[in-house]
Amino acid sequence: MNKNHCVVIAIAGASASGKSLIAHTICNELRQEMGTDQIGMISEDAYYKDQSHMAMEERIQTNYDHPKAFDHQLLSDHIQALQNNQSVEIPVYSYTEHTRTDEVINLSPKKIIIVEGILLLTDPKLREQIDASVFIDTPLDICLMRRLTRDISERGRTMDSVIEQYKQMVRPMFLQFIEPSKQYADIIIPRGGKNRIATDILKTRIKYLLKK
Ligand code: UZR
Ligand code: MG
Repeated sequence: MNKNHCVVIAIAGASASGKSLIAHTICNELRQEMGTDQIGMISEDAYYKDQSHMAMEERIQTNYDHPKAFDHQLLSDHIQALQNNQSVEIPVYSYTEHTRTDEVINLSPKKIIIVEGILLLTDPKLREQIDASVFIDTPLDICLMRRLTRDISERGRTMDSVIEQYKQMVRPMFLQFIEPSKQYADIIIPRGGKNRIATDILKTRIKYLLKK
C-alpha cells in the first residue's frame, strides 16, 4: 500500500451536526481557490447496506444509527483501493426507498479524500486507514432542530416520524456509539459547519498537504 497517493481525512459527529456542510465548504472553496481536482468526497451514508431484498415495512424498522446498518467493509475496501491509486464505484443510497439505488458514482484517485459520517470512528479498521480525524461537537438540541427541518424538506419525512426515530434510535445510538468515538478524533470542532475558524484551520492543513 502506497499511502503517498492519498491522504484520508474523516469528519465524524452526530446526525445533522454539520459534517456534510463542513466537508462541502472545504472541498468547494479549495477547488475554487486552487483550481484543484485533487480533493474527493465520500459520505458514509452511501454505504448503508443494500436492503432491496426487504419489504418496505421491514426497511423502516432498521436502526440506521447502529454500526451494523453500514457496509463498513465495502467502505474500507474502497479507501484501500483509492490509497492504491485505483478508481472506485460509490453506491448511491435513497433515503426515501431506504436502500441502494442501481446507480453508482465513479471516484478516481485523489491526493485528498474527505470522508464524512456518523459512525466512522467506531470502526477500528477504518480508524487505521484514516490519516486525520475530526469530530464535530454540536449540541444535540441544535442537531435535532436541524434534523427536523432537513429530514422534512429533503428526506421526505413527517415531524412525528423524525421525533419518534430520534427518541428510539438517533439519541440512544449517539450516546452509545457516536459520542464515545470522540476519543479517537485528532481535532474536536465545537458548534459545527458554521465554525469559520475551524474550517479555515482545516483548509490550511489540507492546502499544505496538497502542495507537498
Ligand atoms: P446524516 N437515515 C434514515 O433516516 N433513513 C435511512 O434509510 C438511512 C439513514 C438516517 C439515520 C442517521 N437515521 O441518523 C442519518 N436514523 O440518516 C445519518 N434514524 O445521516 O449524518 O447525514 O445525518
Ligand atoms: Mg450528512
